Amino acid sequence: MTIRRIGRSVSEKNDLIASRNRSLLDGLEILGINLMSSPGSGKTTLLEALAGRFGPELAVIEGDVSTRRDAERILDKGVKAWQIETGGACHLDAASVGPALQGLRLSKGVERFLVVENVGNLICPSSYDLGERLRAGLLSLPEGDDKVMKYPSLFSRIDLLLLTKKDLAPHLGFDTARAAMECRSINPGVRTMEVSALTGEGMDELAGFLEERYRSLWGA
Ligand SMILES: Nc1nc2c(ncn2[C@@H]2O[C@H](COP(=O)(O)OP(=O)(O)OP(=O)(O)O)[C@@H](O)[C@H]2O)c(=O)[nH]1
Ligand SMILES: [Mg+2]
Repeated sequence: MTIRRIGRSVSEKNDLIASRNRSLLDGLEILGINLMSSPGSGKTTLLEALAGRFGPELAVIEGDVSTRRDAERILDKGVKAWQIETGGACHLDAASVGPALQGLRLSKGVERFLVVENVGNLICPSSYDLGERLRAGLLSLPEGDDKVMKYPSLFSRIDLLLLTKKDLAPHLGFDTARAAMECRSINPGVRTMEVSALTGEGMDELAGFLEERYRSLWGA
């Protein structure tokens, strides 16, 4: 087998398992969300803030190379969480998410949002469908407004661009319009929001967007 054929077969196998994960979530009327970004851009802090809003309607799968720290942070908020330790892999795949979905024991009418926090990395995670219905990419202001075009694979495949740590804007020269415009240039349908999980700014808009997505799939 050539390397290209092996790559195609890995990707076809992943897509098959991803569609099973999606069917499972659809059957339970749960919106699956894949959160992707570089390490430290604020994924878990954002989820802690969402846990405060959605409570048990939210469940979380945490992907990290090592430690259960992020799952413990979410569990501390009283929300179901499942930690995947990849042991070195730089991304999650559909096969790793499947058992986590089973382990969380999700129920129709209880959980409405299942967020997968992918391994912090701007390259590898974007190539793997996990079975989500919504893909969000975070770019935190301290990372710089030039990153969208440096990592186009991720930013061209997301539905939602979240510019995080907005409270730091007065200390940084981050050009929000540039990041948003560059993302739209490679991904015309993308929606951009600015948020600060620390101050709560933008969190109403984000929660409203998630509610709207949920209703568009399954009504009230
Ligand atoms: N000022 C500010 N700091 C934030 C905000 N959100 C997160 N942080 C800080 O950024 C650091 C990293 O946040 P995390 O939420 O752990 O980032 P992460 O993306 O989950 O990191 P990994 O899981 O390691 O990829 C922590 O020190 C947070 O307190 C924010 O909105 N404003
Ligand atoms: Mg995290």
